[in-house]
Amino acid sequence: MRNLCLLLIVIVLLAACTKSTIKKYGCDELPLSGSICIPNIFTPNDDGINDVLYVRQSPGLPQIDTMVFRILDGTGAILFYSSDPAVGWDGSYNGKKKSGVYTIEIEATLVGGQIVEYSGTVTCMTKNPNEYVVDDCANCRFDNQFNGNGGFDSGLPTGEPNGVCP
Ligand SMILES: [Ca+2]
Repeated sequence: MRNLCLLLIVIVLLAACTKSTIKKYGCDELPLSGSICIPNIFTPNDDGINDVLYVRQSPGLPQIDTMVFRILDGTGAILFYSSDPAVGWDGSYNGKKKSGVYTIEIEATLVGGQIVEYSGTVTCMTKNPNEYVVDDCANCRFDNQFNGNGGFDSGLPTGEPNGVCP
């Protein structure tokens, strides 16, 4: 009986320790779609899958004339800036990548004059995906799920290994 109690205590402690390393992250809201699209999750871990956060454009919709694309941290500091859709954020700031939820700000003028302003969030997962629990995977859209037609299709494969919103 004593051994059983010890075993139970060890199991509980192990479970507690394991749990403490799991971090919860967003996808609280659906990503921007339309003429300008941007995913709400990316995984800059250098595996070649959803590693860079790009502003995406659909060929059949009005294209970007001018754009300001910013990433901010929780304090409002600007971590990344781009005015070129071909230049995306690789998750790094001062040479380091840190998982978390960051703020996206986009201000763009489309060819034809329409103005798009967007403020939202992106979940950045830099390490082993098994470390994380995403709050609402049903809302997560990866770059691989961009459908080229004004949005993201949750039915398209993420390309991510099991553990990240499979
Ligand atoms: Ca990746």
